Amino acid sequence: MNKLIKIKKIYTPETGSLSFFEAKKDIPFEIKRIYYTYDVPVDIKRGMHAHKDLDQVLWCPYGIIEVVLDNGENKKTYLLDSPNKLLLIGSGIWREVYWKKKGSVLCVAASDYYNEDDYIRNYDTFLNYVKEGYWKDENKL
Ligand code: T46
Repeated sequence: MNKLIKIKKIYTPETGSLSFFEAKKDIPFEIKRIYYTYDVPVDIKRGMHAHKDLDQVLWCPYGIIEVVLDNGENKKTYLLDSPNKLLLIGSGIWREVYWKKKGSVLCVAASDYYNEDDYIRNYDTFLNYVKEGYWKDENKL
């Protein structure tokens, strides 16, 4: 689940590019919610939480955004620097998101509605969930 994928870009020199992805085809879940983050100062960090049970896909239609994923054992860094890159993130992944360019926009499509009870916002609590095997092998990086 946790990986970077590149989607198609339909380009013509006269009119520019179009990219698209489809639920249950290009991404492995149905979408219930879309949100986006913008006007974030450069080098500011957002995220710093994990989800108990949520799948998400992140993409950056404009700008450069760095995403650090952490499953409590390993960390991986991804750069969203092109509108046709998608980052899939499943449950049990601590994420930190850094704005690297002024005006960058982060878009997210999620498998469920907003529910604050699904968030783990304390890193030590997250590590305890990992230690207890809450996600078993589902949060591999
Ligand atoms: C994630 C990263 C990449 C809502 O009311 N509804 C929503 O759908 C969302 C996403 C947030 N909120 C509220 C909750 C907070 O009071 O908006 C406020 C800011 O949310 P948060 O601090 O969680 O924002 P980020 O940018 O740190 O995290 C967000 C998502 O919450 C999270 O799921 O993976 O983007």
